[in-house]
Amino acid sequence: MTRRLVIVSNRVPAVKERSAAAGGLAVAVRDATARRRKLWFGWSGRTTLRQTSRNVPSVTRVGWADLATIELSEEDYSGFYVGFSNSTLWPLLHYRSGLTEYRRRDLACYLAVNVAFAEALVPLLEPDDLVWVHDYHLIPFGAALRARGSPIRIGFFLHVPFPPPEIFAILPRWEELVRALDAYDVIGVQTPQDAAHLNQAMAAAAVAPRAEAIPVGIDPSSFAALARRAAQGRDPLRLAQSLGGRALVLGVDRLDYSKGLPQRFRGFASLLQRFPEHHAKVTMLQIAPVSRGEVAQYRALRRELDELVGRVNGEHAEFDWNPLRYLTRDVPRQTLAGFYRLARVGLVTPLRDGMNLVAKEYVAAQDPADPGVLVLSRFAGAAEDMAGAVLVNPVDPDETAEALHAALTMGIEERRSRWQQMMVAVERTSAAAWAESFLARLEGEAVPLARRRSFA
Ligand code: ADQ
Repeated sequence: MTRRLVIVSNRVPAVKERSAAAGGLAVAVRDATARRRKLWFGWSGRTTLRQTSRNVPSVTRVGWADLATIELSEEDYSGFYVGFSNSTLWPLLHYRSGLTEYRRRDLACYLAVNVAFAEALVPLLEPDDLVWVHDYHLIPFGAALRARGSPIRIGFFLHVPFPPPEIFAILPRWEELVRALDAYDVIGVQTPQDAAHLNQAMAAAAVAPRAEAIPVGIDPSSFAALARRAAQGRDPLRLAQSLGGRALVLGVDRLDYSKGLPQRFRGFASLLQRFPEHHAKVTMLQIAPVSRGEVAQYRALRRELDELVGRVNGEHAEFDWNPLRYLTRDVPRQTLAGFYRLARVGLVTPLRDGMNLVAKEYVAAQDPADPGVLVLSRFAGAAEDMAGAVLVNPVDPDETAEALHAALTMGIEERRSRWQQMMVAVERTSAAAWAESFLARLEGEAVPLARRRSFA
């Protein structure tokens, strides 16, 4: 019988969530583990007025898994989630040392919440469980679980990049976090470059390096089917009608500074300025639901984007054409799939991204007979396999403009052959392949206890 899978992530998908608001992680994990018995454990997304987060999980049985959640106190939410996870680790792991904030009490809170998570999970564990821990919020979770005597198999997957060790070493007490990884039997990251960086950091912290690249993906055939159906849906048809025959350039991202949105908007403005043949012939739609509004840098980014959109439209619009449309709310997954299929260009230009599932979704959603072109940042993990994309350095808006021009004027033969190349990669690195290779490693031989250290 297949062993039960216990997924541990910061957020557990809400019971009714049809993945519209879900980030990449929830989408990928759910797509990939549909056939296994599962317990998904993590934070409910709610805070409690109690002083402490150490509480008993509430378990809900839904069709596809048991969901076990705990609540965080306001203080832990601020120190663990807003503070150390999203104001310290997130920028640092995305190579943004200048944005990295550090407060000792946030680190203490991060460690304490990881221990609280482990204590809450222990009573729910069965001896044969496989535990799969996700992402940067939970680096010391495995060590905290081991310290509570758990001999089971535990794996860790990092969804975001891991920077060169000199950058990571900017973090005070970085060695302790890296050493905590020693509790895991399997460590997966997105790309060979991330694996090399993390292994260097592990070696420097005197831990046996064992990070491996296991790239995350989507379920390409079901996404393609969704896009085919959705293209005939009400909203995609309304969008098509509103374009009046103009080509659509589409961007879809959480509103996050790692996604390179200001540079992207400047790139689009540069296209309109330098290639006047596209004036009134192309419309860009950027969908960027607000995320992490509690972190100051995200609020500043939002203001910057509001201003930029106003400026681009003010300078280039006609009375019957608005070049840049910008939405800061969620769009249902199905509608999104229909929008991807309509778009002549998928514009995915993060300054740094672990993988980027939007790039893969865009490819899977295309009509094979008349596919659009993916313009992709060379700093997204997805660029590793996407030789068929038009690759750009997203820092240079003029380079983005040139790539957009190439994409908008590309002939059908070249579009088809590039798309085929990309689709092969999207199929090979699917969500199923990702989960299977990770879980096959996790089901392998147990690591001798002597090799482990405890932390926390
Ligand atoms: P994210 O940074 O959230 O994920 P990404 O991989 O692009 O980025 O995944 C976003 C997911 O959310 C996609 O499935 C997308 O369709 C969906 N989504 C985005 N905007 C949406 C909107 N407006 N409405 C509805 N759905 C929307 C993190 C890492 C990535 C890594 C993933 C998975 O930062 O690098 O690829 O985890 O490992």
